Amino acid sequence: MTDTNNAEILMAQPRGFCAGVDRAINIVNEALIRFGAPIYVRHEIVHNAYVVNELRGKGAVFVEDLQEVPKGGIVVFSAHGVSQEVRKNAEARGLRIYDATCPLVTKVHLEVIKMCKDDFTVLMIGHAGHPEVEGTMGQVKEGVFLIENIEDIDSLPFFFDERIAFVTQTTLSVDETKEIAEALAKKFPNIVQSRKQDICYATQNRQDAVKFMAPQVEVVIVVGSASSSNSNRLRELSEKLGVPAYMVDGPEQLKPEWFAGKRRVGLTAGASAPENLAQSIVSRIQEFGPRQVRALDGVVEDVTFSLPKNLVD
Ligand code: 0JX
Ligand code: SF4
Repeated sequence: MTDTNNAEILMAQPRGFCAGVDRAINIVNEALIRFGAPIYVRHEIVHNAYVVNELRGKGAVFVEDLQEVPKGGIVVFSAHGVSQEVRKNAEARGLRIYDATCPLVTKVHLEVIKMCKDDFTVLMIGHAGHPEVEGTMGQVKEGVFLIENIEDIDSLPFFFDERIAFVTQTTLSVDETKEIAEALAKKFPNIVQSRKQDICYATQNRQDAVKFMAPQVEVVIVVGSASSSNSNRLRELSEKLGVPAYMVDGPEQLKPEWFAGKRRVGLTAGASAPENLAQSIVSRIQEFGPRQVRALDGVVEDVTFSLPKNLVD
């Protein structure tokens, strides 16, 4: 039995939508308003099942392959970005492109292009198969190598004196990436890193918020879809801090036994998870037993990104 005296749900601050996600969803909505359905979207606009289903209901059509978009159709590139090959393919098919790549992902694309132009061999720290990694590595024809973990460094076929630089995916674990970067610097003392770290402000802030919240709770719920890198990192982080964590797409996935006997529950949401989902999850947890909701202190974000010029002009 849960001791309902002082039972609480602590809400991480910040949680949920980042500026890049907000912009990407707005782009699809704006395209639907301006041009009507169907609006084709290459890949899930963001990795969230609820968001994707909602947009699908309004007339967005999600495709992985641009061949599925009829010639002359309208296509939105997802927040995770695309390779040059995908972009050229879209242009060659005469598609009207609205690019929802997050500006902070584009920043990494430009770094890769510049590094390769300056004759660096580029390493990318990231997860194989993730669309952001494919897009970033695909900014240049060759010369970018993927590193997923410290073990991958040993198998790199480079000498210490080569011109070598690295970039990262924007949604990685801040701590693990630091360890990989340190191991890289040990093997390649002259390695060059991009001016600012590539892990974005939203990823950093949401992980910091979990670090603050986890020691105060007995279980953590992360709102997010299984395909979402940044959401998975929040769940992992909580577990690393010794607090069991569950990631859910919606209230129907919650299990009462997760909360039994737990006085304090922590709730956070990945950068692609909407706040209304977080609120419906709070309501469902409260159905398992009465709990007060308490917002934790944390960074208040004020980042916004404007819509692409070709959409608003
Ligand atoms: O899987 P990711 O965390 O990269 O993407 P998601 O969940 O759609 O989050 C927002 C988009 C992030 C791009 O960097
Ligand atoms: Fe942009 Fe960061 Fe959000 Fe990705 S998680 S869309 S890089 S702000």
